Amino acid sequence: MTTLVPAKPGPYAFDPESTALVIIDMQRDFLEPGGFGSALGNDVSLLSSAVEPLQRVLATARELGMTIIHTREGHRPDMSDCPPAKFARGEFIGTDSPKGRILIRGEYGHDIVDELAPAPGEIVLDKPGKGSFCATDLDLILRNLGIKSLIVTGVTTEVCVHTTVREANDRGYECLVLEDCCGSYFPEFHEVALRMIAAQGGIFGWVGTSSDLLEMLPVNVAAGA
Ligand code: C5J
Repeated sequence: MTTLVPAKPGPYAFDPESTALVIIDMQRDFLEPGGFGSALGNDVSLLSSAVEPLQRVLATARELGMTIIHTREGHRPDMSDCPPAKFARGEFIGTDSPKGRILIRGEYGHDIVDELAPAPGEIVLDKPGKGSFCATDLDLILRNLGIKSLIVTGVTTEVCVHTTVREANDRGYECLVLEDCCGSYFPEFHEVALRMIAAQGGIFGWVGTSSDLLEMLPVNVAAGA
């Protein structure tokens, strides 16, 4: 069933059956004090506004039986998948923090915040880069599931969300980015990144809000349900 959602640069048409909700990197290391985000000197509280609207979207996606994909940025414990060029500009990766080794798989800080914890059966995709398609099996999974459209959310808007949307767009997926379900340590980057997606007739995709999306979907569930 085709659903139309008000969005920029124009209505976004999708069928929930061939659409995945993609939740990018809602990890403790980015959202909570003591992790990667704060080690880099950022105010991590700036990302928290995305959590509640995202809980509502996630609950609805679950209710509808949509495909749900959670991503996590991070590396193997031996860091053999961390390019030296990345490490050189993110030298906190692999160091000890109150939440374990920063951005290392299996550590507490690397995992997703409790409010958005994956449910059994939902896909959790570990990625070593900013983009979700780089060095992962995401494209294979989406094609096997017959997914054509992606509703993209998460952090940070201008880094991992943007890179993923660009990669997805080049692979032929139609992306709706929910602005209130994304966040950045730099509010001005958030604004401009979203404008870039919808500019020039939607050069990378569409930008909308969680409330407009939820209004058009056939179920309505409370946050955290
Ligand atoms: C960053 C991300 N910002 N998930 N990662 O380094 O956007």
